[in-house]
Amino acid sequence: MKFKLKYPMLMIPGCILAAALGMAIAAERAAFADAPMHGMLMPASAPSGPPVSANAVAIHNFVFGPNAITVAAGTTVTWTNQDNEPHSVVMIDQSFRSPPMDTGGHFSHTFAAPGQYRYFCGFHPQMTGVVIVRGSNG
Ligand SMILES: [Cu+2]
Repeated sequence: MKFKLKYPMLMIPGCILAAALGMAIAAERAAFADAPMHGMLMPASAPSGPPVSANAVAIHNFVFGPNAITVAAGTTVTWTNQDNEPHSVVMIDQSFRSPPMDTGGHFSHTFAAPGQYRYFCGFHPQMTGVVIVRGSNG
């Protein structure tokens, strides 16, 4: 009976292969679980680009634009939300935070003292910006 001999011979390697494949899949899943979720949660990064002389910041497409502005001490800066999502302005030094701004909403703050005021959005902390306030002598 050639078939009775041949059949177990085929089954054993098949089982080993299936077990090996199962282990490989499990190992791959474990590696995937350990991998950081790039793109899902970006770390809050420092604002990039040169500061722009302006006293208005538009919030559009989840970006403060310009995200770095330079103003003279005593200037009132106004943020306006152009997105269909609520945004806010929260100072990293916790000196102030805006209420949530809905679409078309705006918030103003007068910067009396020179300094670098870094902020982020309370809803989306990956959104960051900075207001650089210069003294009256420049
Ligand atoms: Cu936001």
